[in-house]
Amino acid sequence: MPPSSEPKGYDVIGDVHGCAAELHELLHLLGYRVDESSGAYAHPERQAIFVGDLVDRGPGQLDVLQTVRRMTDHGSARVVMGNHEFNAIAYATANPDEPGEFLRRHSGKNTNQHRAFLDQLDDDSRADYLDWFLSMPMWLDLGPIRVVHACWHEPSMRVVKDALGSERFTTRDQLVRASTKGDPLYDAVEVLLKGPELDLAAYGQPPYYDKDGAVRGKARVAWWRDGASTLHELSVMDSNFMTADGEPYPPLPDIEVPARDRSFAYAGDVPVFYGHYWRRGRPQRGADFTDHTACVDFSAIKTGALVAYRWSGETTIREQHYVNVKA
Ligand SMILES: [Mn+2]
Repeated sequence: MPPSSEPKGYDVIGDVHGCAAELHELLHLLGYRVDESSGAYAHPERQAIFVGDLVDRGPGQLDVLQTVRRMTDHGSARVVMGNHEFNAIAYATANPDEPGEFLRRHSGKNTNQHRAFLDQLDDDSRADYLDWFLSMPMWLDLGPIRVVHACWHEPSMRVVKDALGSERFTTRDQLVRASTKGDPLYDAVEVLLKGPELDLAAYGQPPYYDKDGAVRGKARVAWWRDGASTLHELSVMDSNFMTADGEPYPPLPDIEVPARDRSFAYAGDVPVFYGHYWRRGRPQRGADFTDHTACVDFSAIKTGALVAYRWSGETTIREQHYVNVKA
């Protein structure tokens, strides 16, 4: 799209995670071509929107970053921050309260998760892209559509706006607060970039063991379920979760939850696009999309597909507007 004109529609692209070949393929499929003067992919009438998590895991870290950044500089794309961009910044930022430590600890687990990004970029380009990550907004409200990495939650957005003055970070002090458990900014950023969770013990429910055998006391919130109001309706519980006795974890009861937890259920009429949740296969109504929410993360890095949703003005989500889904 020429930088000065309004797009006729948006192509919302899921978590890329360094999958450069898949990104070039998808952009071609969507009709984006490389503009000769700028070197950026552009579409004559449309704009691409990336839901974040450009980095980590895949073989084409630098290629993906160059491709997307050229597009955002040129005006043919926008991007919101994912938890992997936030983590990358925190990993590289010294913790002022603990000399020698970083806002995200350099533990084996954290470093391994970040390995591809650390290995594939040299120090200068890493610093340069970290500055770009910091400039990314945590959400986009474009009027007819909304975009966020994990969860659209207005109470959390208000906390961010009060603390930051906008939807993006500008100072290191804000990063410290956003990395400190117990700080309201930490909780708000967690909800927006990683998605909300419910504390099962607060509802008198036992912890469960997940497929890796790890014990967990929190359930992911199905915030996309419009009208959900009970513990059962709001929780995402997989059929392979077990109790401490090795039995299948029983269905959660229909306990009404208090206002704060209920506030996660998206009740807006404006379509929200998000990524983050590693969905598989063809998009399913109810689980992957509803009338007013659409997940675009279909696990590009894990034998899934890099998917886009081609939005052209509709006020309710249509399954056939997903592009490049796997059968
Ligand atoms: Mn994510």
